[in-house]
Amino acid sequence: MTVFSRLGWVSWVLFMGLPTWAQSQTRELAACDETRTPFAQALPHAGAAVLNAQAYGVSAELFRWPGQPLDGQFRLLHSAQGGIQVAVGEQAQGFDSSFPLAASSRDLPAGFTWLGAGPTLQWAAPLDRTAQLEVLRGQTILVREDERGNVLAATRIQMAGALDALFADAAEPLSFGIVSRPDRTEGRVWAPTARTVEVCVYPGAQAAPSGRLAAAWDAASGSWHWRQPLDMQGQFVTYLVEVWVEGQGWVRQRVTDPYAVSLSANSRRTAVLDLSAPQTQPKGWNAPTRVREIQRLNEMVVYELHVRDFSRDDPTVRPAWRGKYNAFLEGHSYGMRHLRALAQVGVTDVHLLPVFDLATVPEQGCLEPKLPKAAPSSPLQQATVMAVAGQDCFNWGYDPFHFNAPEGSFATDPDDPAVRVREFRQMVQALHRAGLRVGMDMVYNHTTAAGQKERAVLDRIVPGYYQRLNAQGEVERSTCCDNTATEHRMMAKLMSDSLLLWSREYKLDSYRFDLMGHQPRAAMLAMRERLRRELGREILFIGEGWNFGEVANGARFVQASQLSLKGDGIGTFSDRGRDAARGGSFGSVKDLMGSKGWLNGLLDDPARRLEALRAADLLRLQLAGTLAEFRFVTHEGTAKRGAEIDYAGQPAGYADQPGEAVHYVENHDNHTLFDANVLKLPPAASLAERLFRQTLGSALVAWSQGTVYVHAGQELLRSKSLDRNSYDSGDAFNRLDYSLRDNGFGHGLPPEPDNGRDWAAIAPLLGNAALRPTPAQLRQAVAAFGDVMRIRSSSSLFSLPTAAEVQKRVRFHGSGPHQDPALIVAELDGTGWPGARFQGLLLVFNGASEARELSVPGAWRLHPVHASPNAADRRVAPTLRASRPGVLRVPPWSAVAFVRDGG
Ligand SMILES: [Ca+2]
Ligand SMILES: [Ca+2]
Repeated sequence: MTVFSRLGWVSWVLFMGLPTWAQSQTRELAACDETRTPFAQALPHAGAAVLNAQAYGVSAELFRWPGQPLDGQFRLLHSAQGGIQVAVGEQAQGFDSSFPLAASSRDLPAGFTWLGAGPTLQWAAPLDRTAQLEVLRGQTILVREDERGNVLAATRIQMAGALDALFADAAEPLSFGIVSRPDRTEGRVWAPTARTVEVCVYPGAQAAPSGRLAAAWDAASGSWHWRQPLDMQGQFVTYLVEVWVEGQGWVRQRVTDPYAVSLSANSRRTAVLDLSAPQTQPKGWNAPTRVREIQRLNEMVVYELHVRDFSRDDPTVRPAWRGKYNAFLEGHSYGMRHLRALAQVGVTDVHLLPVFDLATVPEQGCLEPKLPKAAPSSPLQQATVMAVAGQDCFNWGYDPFHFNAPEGSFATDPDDPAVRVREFRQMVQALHRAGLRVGMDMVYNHTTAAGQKERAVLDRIVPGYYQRLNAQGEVERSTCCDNTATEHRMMAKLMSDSLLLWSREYKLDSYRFDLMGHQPRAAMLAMRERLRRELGREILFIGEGWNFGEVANGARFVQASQLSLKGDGIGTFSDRGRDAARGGSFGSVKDLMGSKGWLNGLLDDPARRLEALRAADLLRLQLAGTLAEFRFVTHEGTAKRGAEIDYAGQPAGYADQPGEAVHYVENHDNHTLFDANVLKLPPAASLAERLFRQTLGSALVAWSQGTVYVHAGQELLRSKSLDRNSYDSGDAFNRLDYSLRDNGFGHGLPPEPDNGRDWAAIAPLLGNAALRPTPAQLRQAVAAFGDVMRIRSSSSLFSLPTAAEVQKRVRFHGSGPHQDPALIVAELDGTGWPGARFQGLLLVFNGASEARELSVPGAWRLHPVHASPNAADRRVAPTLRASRPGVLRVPPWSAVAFVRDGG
């Protein structure tokens, strides 16, 4: 890292002209110095009331106060220094100015029509913009008073709508963050309610502050801008932002830049870094990317991977690179050989769990606890892990700290801001060279902190704007954490700018959005359009389209959820086929053991035939893309559209086009499929049977019309030792062994916080050595998964582009009331279809514990992958040979593809 010698000149410029500049510098810089001043410093003020924020500023002129009667008089009270006192029945005191409000008959603007009933108010006399801006700074309280001027009710105001109305038109086109060029460095931060913004400058990651600059206010956009006529690369900055905080008064926040592209270790300081600087660029970075472009969701086969899991336990990666971005550079490691093999059989995209700056792993000196040698069902391993869970090197990372910077803990030097950028890019480069596109799991739905917590980067700069608030003005937390308000324009802009940056500067190809249903459909579509326009390539979006929390059922806006996204070309995870295959994923282990799927026990219980029939129909629907309009004959004996089939009170088929449903049977959440099957199958079920069932589960996903999604390790029977939620379970329970020696089962009781109540039920399972696969079985599982993928890759019939083609070319045999629920048979018609390679494909899924026979007209032969001498499932060809003439015989727990040739 270069520290520029011109730094001395900066200090000189800053402080020249002050009479005793040396002492002044010392005093002034104390506010910049982490060792001398806390991150938030309360400034002198007149004391402040603490009120809920029940009213809304919905535009520059309009207010709504839900729940209040209309009688009385309304006023807005303002004090620049605080000290307003309001008590019901008394006259308000301590304000500098007041602004009468009158009832308004105007409609609420779009985005606020969901607000509860109550008076809509507007300025009684027109207020010019300068006065409006003044009201936003300091203490502002809305009161309802009787005719004698006594207070009847008082509230603070949620100002997001007003801020958007006053500033967003001018702010949206601007670039935020810090830009450094040879002749200048400049920065811009959005802080419309701040009374001052200054910039602290530091010559190095650990160095004492060297300067403090004033930023200039831009009243049109609500932003603050600063500029220096030199290249400050290598230096660091923080902002000092003075904002009003209810209950505290004026607070001087020392805070990093929300648009930081890199930081010092643990995100203490924002780095000044030009992303086109040589030290950020690996060799060949500017050459055109040769990785395949994919235009349609259903051509994607996604492999979900955690950077640390990928190499932490790989002995073929040099120790200093294990768990790091750099591990992807070790071309001959177990891990990279495995990834290249996956690319060869048809995996298209690696999706990384969070790799933006996350808050929950120490970037320097994280702990790697030494596990005790203990029994497979011992509580000791987890006790060791959990004792240091907050300080160890592992977390899934769903704790966004800075959305636009790479996480530092995966870099070899987190204190050198160029290193994490360069190493991240090298990782992308290495994956691209392996034939894999790169995507990332974005978590714009919440931040790691809000309010006055140190890591609340957004909320400390514009209090109350970026987070979604409830009717009292408190932060909503339905996502687990402090929800963001992506319906507010500047939060939507931050998300959109962030995604553009990752796509442009890191060449990412696709994204998964965490809890996307908490974000507006309109924001997602606008963002995708912008990427198309500015990048000239298709960036594919998938996400969690669940419908819950304060935004459920469109309570505040049209969500980017399963049922609202129809036809928009954004994929959502489908729980329909997932639950049908593996059974329920929630509840106690006792509940889970009873909640079986088509794959793991429903078919073996004659008393549950109806459930099995329903599951088989949901899986047929999955094979047809989980399409709303796809018609087929269900177990009830009538032809139904997908949308007419019930899934827990919702339409089972919801996708408008194939690919909009993302099919999966395992992801990072909940038990792995292997572990779910340990809970749901009889303990006596052999490892061979488990392996066959796991492969069958993968085939149900991979051979369906839709986006295919696979969790890393699903192909090697990955176990988390029955951990149901391994987000902070350390390396021990997130083990991924590409040397194929150990699948992770029986590594001790899973961590107590999420699993303790189940320990008694699961201890005997973990102690059962017969449930641990051998290395040979793991190799066989990987080979079988490879065959499943090769079959998908063998024909374009698995990724038909439109719902109409799916209806035309996909049909089921043996469905209806007299069906065998254990047998799902799909025929794909390849007549005249480009890339079909075969005249037809017959996909047979046998969930039964016995071989099954079927007759389907046509000259079917085994798919070449099964017929190859290298076929992983050695049962298939001999079983078929044992068939009677005209009959196809398939082994128990198998997915078998047949093909038909000719005119
Ligand atoms: Ca971090
Ligand atoms: Ca941890």
